[in-house]
Amino acid sequence: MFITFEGTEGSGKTTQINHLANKLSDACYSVQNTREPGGSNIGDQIREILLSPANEKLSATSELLLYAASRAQHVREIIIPALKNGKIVISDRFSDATVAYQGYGRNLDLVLINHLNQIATDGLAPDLTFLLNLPVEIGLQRASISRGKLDRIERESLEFHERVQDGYLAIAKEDTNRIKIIDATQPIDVIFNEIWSILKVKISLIKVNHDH
Ligand code: T5A
Repeated sequence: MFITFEGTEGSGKTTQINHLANKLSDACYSVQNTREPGGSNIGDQIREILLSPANEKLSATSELLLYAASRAQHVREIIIPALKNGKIVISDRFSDATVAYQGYGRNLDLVLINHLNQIATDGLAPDLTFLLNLPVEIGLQRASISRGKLDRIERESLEFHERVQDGYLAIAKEDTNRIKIIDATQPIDVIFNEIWSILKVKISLIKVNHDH
């Protein structure tokens, strides 16, 4: 099973993923916890280029291609082998992030992005995606408090982050079966209980399909 977490900056993805990985491990599931950009050694080097505030000159097109390159490596080196080994893979961001950030945020062509995502993922799509929905100002504030500094993308304008937020909500509207919107203004444990109850249903549905 392949699960992804999406949302604007500081929406609480890492916090929830850590809780979920622990809960699944306690329930004896084998879990691969990963993230984008990055996830692989090569991907982590690409992540450095993408997030370093020093790289102000990075063009929107170079940025798009680097996110796709990181994903292509991540899918082939980490995600597919883990799924083949029967693991539950949880990724902090995946292809929806490129649609939201480079498509809606940077205004790059959505048809082109979807095509590029197809190439990068080799057609792999998550079984379930949690979209943590939080007003962008609150998320940016949380991110800057928790890490003390903002990366290259986080330093973008509020308008950019609002376009990303609108993008995520538009993507979620198109695929309500896969993407579950979670109100991320709630306390951590309330959010987690919501995520867990959705996931439990999904896991049992997959088990039933598998047994038949
Ligand atoms: N990107 C990524 C693209 O542009 N295109 C792409 O294709 C991809 C894949 C990645 C950047 O790259 C962009 C998007 C991003 O800008 P990143 O470091 O992965 O960079 O950035 P984020 O994913 O935004 O990670 P953050 O660590 O900033 O945010 P999280 O993981 O969503 O939030 P988390 O869990 O670290 O929480 C932040 C703080 O809030 C607190 C936590 O304790 C922490 O201090 N918190 C809460 N506080 C109150 N109530 C709650 N419910 C809370 N939950 C967490």
